[in-house]
Formats: sequence, structure tokens, C-alpha cells
Amino acid sequence: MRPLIRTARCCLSARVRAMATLPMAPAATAISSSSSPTSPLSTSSLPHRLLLARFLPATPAPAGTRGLRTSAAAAASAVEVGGVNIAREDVVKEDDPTNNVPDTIFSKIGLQLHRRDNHPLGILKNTIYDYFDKNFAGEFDKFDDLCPLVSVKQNFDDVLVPDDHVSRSYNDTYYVDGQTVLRCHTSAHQAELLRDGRTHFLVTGDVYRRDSIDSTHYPVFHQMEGFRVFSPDDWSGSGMDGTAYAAAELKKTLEGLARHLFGAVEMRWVDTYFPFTNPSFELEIYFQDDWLEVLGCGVTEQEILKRNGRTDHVAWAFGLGLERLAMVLFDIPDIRLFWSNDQRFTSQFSEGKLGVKFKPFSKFPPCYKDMSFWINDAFTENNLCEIVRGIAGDLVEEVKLIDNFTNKKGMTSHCYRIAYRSMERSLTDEEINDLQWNVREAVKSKLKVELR
Ligand code: FA5
Ligand code: MG
Repeated sequence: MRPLIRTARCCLSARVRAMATLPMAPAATAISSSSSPTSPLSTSSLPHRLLLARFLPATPAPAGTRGLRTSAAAAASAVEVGGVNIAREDVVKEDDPTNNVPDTIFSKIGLQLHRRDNHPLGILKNTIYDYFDKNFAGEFDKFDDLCPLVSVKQNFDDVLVPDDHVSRSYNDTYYVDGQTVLRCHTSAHQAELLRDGRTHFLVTGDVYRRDSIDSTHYPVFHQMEGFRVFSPDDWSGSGMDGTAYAAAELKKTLEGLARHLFGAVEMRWVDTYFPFTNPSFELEIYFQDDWLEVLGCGVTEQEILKRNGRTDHVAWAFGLGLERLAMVLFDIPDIRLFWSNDQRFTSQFSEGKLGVKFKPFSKFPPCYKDMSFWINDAFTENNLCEIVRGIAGDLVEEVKLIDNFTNKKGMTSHCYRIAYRSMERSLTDEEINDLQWNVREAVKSKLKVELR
């Protein structure tokens, strides 16, 4: 098995550079000079600035992460998704060591931004539906209301994620208990839909990941899964074997989708690895002066088809990040904005209008605060980010490692720069100082690190 590495994404700062479409590079194109955004389920081995990997086995949450919940979110007590009623106590279990879901996460369940027709994510979802309806005449079944609480089996085992894969760790995934997670990708629904006899489907939903903080990463985001099964009749006349045929169909379909969405934009294919596809690819789009990964895809592993009643068939699958595409299409500079209820944001979008450029309603300066500490063995950046997010909520824009050294005694120091900025108003010095003080106290007491 290839090494399983997580990489830090690079800080993306400038604006979209939408350009003439480059011809899609062949899958084998070697890509240099870029940093790849994090992807726990893939390992595109691109150069990266920081290695944040903490390979944790799938064991209960380490002691240092247990107290990471805060009361930042005044969570509703229950929500309903896809006919399932989810109460706070079903998801947030403060005394259960196998649970690591904070209230800030529970407060997002059931909001289903992708089902709002005049929200950028809903507009994008509907435009992708249009593409599939137009090109495949209603062949694709659509699901956008499947419950995000899934079993470990659905999320990982059914899609062949190895037992020691980093994405299974408590550092990366929100566990409700030892057997149940908040899905970390829409691929969690592939197997059940196949078993249900489906051969063409699109699944859109909210997905959850413990992750670091910056303008293109958020612990709750939205994916659309696409899946298409072929039978031997489909490829027999093509002169290709089933895998080559499915890979060619996949790229054709996604290149067509990219043109449908963007018209002209600079993009490229990157070879990667997923446990559930082979070969596997990622599509990247040039955005804010850097390459932004917008989807992962590939030819489905035979084992998945075999286990679910489709022996002798082949299939392609993709999983795309709706926020990532919407940021490029609507010129939305920060992923937190998708969650804004501010009229000045929401009123700019309307049903069916893809690509209306977002006009920032105000620009408030960020305020930076640095924090240095000696880390311990249990320290992870995701745990730090969860604490910061729990205290500052969406007022935190970025948490970035700016200095890292080990002294002669072998002690390692990290310095993180936290950027605080509201999308909606000016923050007072006092407010920021309070936040930072609370963050420092929580980091000290919960992560047991020594502040410097
Ligand atoms: C997956 O989740 C795979 N399940 C995708 C897939 C499906 C591959 C089917 C093959 C076949 P990945 O972890 O790379 O892969 O995430 C897919 C996309 O989700 C990324 O390309 C990116 O667009 C988006 N994404 C990932 N993490 C975040 C995040 N924290 N915030 C916003 N978007 C994210
Ligand atoms: Mg990825």
C-alpha cells in the first residue's frame, strides 16, 4: 500500500484567474510546483509545505481531545433529516470516550444548504443536475436527503478503506460512537445504492471532517457523488477493456461538466490514490493564484461491484466538493460565507442563476494573534483547530503554523498565527483579546501543552 500522508493546503490568497480552457492533461501528466489541498481519502503526492500528518490508529479519542467541546453553538435540541429525527444527545455525548462531536458540529446538521434553491450550493447542485439530465436523459437517480449519520461499515469498510487508513482516526473523523460516524464523504452511500439495484446515481449531502482552518476548508462541507455502472455490452465494441473504457467515459463526462459549469477555466488532471478506485484522479482548477482540488474520481474497484451484485461490470465514480466549485463560480472568497445568514450575502443569489459574482459587502481587516507552545506527543493541529473554532466560531479565518523548531533537549515548539475576521462586522480589540485569552487558556488546559 502506498504511504498515507496528509498534506497542509497552501494558503490561497488572491482572486480567481479564469482563463482560456487548457486542454485536459493526460492522466499521467507529472505535476510539479503546487501544494495540494488536504484530502484524507486520497494521497496525491504533491510537494507540501508542512507535514501535519498524525497517523492515529482507529482507537478511542486521545485524552487530550475529550474536552474539546465548547458551548459556542447554542444548538437546537433536535433536527430532522431524510425522515430521521436526530436529537442532540444522539450525536453529542460528552461522557462517552468514543464520541468526539462538538455542539458546533451538531448545530450544522439538518441545515442542508444544498437543498436551498437560492443558495449558491443549491444553485450549483441544480446546474449539475441539469447537465446530467441533458446528457443522460433522466438516467441518473438523485438523492439529496440521505441521513449523514452512517455506520463505520458504510463510511469505510464498504468502500475498502483499510483498517489503518488515516481517515478512520479520531483525529480526522467525527465519531458518534465506536460504530457510527458523521459521514466524511458521500461515497458512504455507494454500496447500499448498488445493492438497491441502482446503476446511475448522484448523491448530494453534507459531510463532516475534523480539519485545519483556512479559507477553503471547513469541518462541514458538501459533496456530490456520481456513480455509473457499465455492463460488458457497453464496452465490447470499443476496442478497450472495461477499465480503460470507464476511465475514458469518466473523463469525458467530467470535462463536459466542467465546461457546462465554467465555460473556460484553467484546469488539470492529477493522478492520485483512493482505496475505492483504480485508477484514481483529481481535477484541479486554478483559483486565487493556486491550484485548487475540486473533485476526486476513478474507476471503481471490482471488489465493490462484486460484493454488491455487479460482478463482471465496471463503474466510474466521482466525489466533488460543492463549496470549492461554488467559490470559483461565484467568486466567494471564504468558505465560511456559505453559512452566513446575513441578508447582504443571501440576497445576492437567486434560483437558476449560476455564476453571479459575489460582491463583498464590506471588507474588515483581519487581526492576527500569535501563540507559541511546546507540543507533546498527543498534539495535533486538528485538535488545536477544534478548540479555536469552539471558542471563536466563524470569527476565525485561519490557523497557520508559522514557526516550528526542536531545541537541543528534543522539545518541539510550534508557533501558530490565528487570523480573526468577521465577514459581517468590525471586531473590537477587546473582543479579539478576550477570544485569544480564552483560546490560550483552553489550549493550555485541554491540549496540555506548555505555552511559551
Ligand atoms: C473523497 O472524499 C472521495 N470520496 C471522492 C471520490 C469519490 C473519489 C468517488 C473517487 C470516487 P476527497 O477527500 O479528496 O475525496 O474529497 C473530495 C473533494 O471534497 C475534494 O476534491 C474537495 O473539493 C472537497 N473537500 C475535501 N475536504 C474539504 C474541506 N475540508 N472543505 C471543503 N471541501 C473539501
Ligand atoms: Mg482529495
